[in-house]
Amino acid sequence: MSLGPDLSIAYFVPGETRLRLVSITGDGGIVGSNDARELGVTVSGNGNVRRVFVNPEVPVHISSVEATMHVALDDADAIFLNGYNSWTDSVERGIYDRMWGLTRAPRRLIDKYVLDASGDYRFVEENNRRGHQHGFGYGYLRQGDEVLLFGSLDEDSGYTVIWEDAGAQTLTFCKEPPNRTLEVGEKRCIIALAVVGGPLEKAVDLWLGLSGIKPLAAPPIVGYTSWYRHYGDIDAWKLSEDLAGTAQVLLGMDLGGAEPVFQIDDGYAKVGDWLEYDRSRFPEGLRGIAREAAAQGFRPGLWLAPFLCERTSRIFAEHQDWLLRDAAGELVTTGSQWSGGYALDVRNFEVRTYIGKVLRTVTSDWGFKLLKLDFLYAACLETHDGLNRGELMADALELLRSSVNDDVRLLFCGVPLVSAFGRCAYCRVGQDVGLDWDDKPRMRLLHRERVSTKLSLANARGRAHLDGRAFRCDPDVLFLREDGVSFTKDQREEMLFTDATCGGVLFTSDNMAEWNAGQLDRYHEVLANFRASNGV
Ligand code: 9PG
Repeated sequence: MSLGPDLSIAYFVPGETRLRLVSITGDGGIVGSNDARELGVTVSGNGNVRRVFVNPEVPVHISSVEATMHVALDDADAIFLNGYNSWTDSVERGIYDRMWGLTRAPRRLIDKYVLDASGDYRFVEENNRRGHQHGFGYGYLRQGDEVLLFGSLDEDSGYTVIWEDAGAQTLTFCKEPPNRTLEVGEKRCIIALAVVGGPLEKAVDLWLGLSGIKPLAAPPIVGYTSWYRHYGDIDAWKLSEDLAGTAQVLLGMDLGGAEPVFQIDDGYAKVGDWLEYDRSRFPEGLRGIAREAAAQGFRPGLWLAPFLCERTSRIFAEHQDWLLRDAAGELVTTGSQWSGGYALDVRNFEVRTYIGKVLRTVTSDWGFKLLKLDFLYAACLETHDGLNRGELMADALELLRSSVNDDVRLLFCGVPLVSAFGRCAYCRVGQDVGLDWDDKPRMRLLHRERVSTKLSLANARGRAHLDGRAFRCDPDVLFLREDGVSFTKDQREEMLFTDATCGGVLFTSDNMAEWNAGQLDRYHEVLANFRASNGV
């Protein structure tokens, strides 16, 4: 199959009210148009790549770009459509499956818990009909051992929502247009697509090669993170106990080429006030713990959510002008965690300066060398400052990278996934695991990003093809402990096997010193599997 999408571009010429439309055939000829000369469309590419450029002769504001590809969906065994962010469910599905977003969740719960923020619900209209599923950036059709992978070659210039229409046997690529008027002579690529075939991992390599994306060099990591043991309830004493336990067990093992990590997750500060840790729980700050972890031989890690703040934070109170507002002038909510999350305006110069200062302080001054940067989708919840979502996210992630030295590694989480490609060493690719398998039945009607061990592991497998290609995948933590968690033997085995074989991050939130001989043996096996799967 070769790529021959039919394309349409809708645009306005400022000062006129008439919407103009250009239709282009797969081979680049302009077929239908109600006057396209001023757009200066050219199509380049060969074989399986198409790039469409505009070079306007008058100022134009493009309102939509859509490419439709005819493809025999019925011949495929399964379809994979990459979900919007780290936590969005992303697995192979049937061609005629339905995709549920939030329509089954009670409105009262959506509002109360702000369930619509982390996914795409605020800007993609939900379609629950069979055979009308969608994804972001790329996807593939699988037939036996071969796939036909279709993807955007550039999400930094705008996101691409890919819709299937099983009835019509088409895939439609809806690319975010520029969020401003293009000037005369401003040549710009407005959509670039590739279709490649072969075994899945080979197809991913081809597609990322065409996109110019390379993973950052970073070793696999093994260790501990505090979240799924203490959640937000951490203090210096608990962490030093866990550090001692992790050191005692993990540092006695042969990790090969994997690096040991001790990571402090959410809870050391009010969200937003990253440099004002809670002195009752951390009387001496975080420097001491970072230093101690490093002295023992760990890479010290710290969690931050740099693009938002909570309602009771100092920055919320003192810097209202740093907060992002929507077109109606309302603050932009990011979720119901903590005292309620609010997006920062990452295009604001003072906000950028603050984020840079925070990242430099926690790395260069406090000594953390791995940062888990979370809830990153907050930077593109609202298009503004002349940029679309893809551009806002690329800009925000570049700000993070450029704020730290090269010896600091980044683990992204809650990030619109394709924007993270090549920009972080490690990336979460699934939902949070919970302390049981799949939560209460009524919770399963909630958002695609909900906490669920079952979904988290399915995502880790569903996106394992990205491991070592876009970044090293983080499938979230494993548990060997029995207390406080509830898994069957099979569920536990599925967790251990998936975590060992689908990524480059092997974390637990258990205190390893509490493991008995049987649990330690099991961990040795998991670690050996992980090392073998990572070739270290
Ligand atoms: C700290 C946590 C941990 C965790 C992250 C993230 O959409 N949701 O329902 C949702 C729930 C939890 C969550 C993210 C999203 O947790 O994934 O590992 O760091 O933040 O607050």
